Amino acid sequence: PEAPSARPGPTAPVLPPCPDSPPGLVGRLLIEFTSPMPLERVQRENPGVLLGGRYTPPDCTPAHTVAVIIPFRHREHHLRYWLHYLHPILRRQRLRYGIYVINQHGEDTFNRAKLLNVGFLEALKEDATYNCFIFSDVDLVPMDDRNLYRCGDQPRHFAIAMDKFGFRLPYAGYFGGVSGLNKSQFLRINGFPNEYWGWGGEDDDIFNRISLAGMKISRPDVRIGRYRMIKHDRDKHNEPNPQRFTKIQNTKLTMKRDGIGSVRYQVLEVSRQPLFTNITVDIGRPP
Ligand code: UDH
Ligand code: NGS
Repeated sequence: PEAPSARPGPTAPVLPPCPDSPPGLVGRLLIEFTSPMPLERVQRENPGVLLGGRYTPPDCTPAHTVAVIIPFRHREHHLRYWLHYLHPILRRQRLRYGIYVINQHGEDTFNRAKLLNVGFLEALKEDATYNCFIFSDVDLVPMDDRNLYRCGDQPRHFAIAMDKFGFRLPYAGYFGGVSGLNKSQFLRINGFPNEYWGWGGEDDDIFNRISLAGMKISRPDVRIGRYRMIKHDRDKHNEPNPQRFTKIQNTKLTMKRDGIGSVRYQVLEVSRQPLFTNITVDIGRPP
């Protein structure tokens, strides 16, 4: 039962640890994007979520405190589906979590990886206890709640079997879509690159960083790591980046100077919505 009054206080008993295998999972899920998804409905159906999209299991002490970070611009209709499907899944997974939508201000070229760096820093400013960061595209919904959104002893790739790739990896080194690193893994690779403006290659650069740092990617079983992607046309101001092929050849040199240690940006607004925290940020534009 949801009992906010039973939060551990001075006299309340400490809750038992959440079990490593969450008991209430349902497995394979039916995911579809045909009927419209009003935000009011999603809010009504997720009353246990606190302002800013925060959640703490009411009945156990979670082992994982997860910031979910979504790079974003002009995808409100995708976000409504994402929130509709993900909040119940994350709740069943017995995580303590918060949802951070990092909204790129203006109409200059999109920069996914830089937004993810911003999300890491801003989530930690909101709550210094986050120890796991899951980076998710707004248009990717897991088809199985056994795909646990948590971090482990190696960086994790979650979106390994997407419908658009025939439920397989498109190539062995693919690290796109949804990935997760704990704080020390993220800092060990100097975070993500800030210098990939436009579409493509930034996920390959992150893969290179992880390999160069001597870490190995962990992945779920291919029957569990299945995803549906919301179909969409190419966005404006996110054209394929012609520099991406040469850039991914140079990760070893660039990762030392370009990353979480050098990210510059200006937060314009932090807005706590019922189901997510919206952080609008000026990340500049390509040189
Ligand atoms: N994103 C936005 N707004 C944008 C661009 C990207 O929110 O304008 C975010 C969003 O979270 C998205 C992610 O960045 O899921 C990745 O960008 P993407 O969806 O453009 O990448 P994807 O590879 O699509 O999914 C590329 C265009 C494919 C066109 C196919 C036409 N049939
Ligand atoms: C590779 C891109 C990745 C991208 C992947 C899947 O070619 O960034 O395709 O793309 N790498 C480069 O361009 C260097 S997709 O089929 O989703 O459009 O994630």
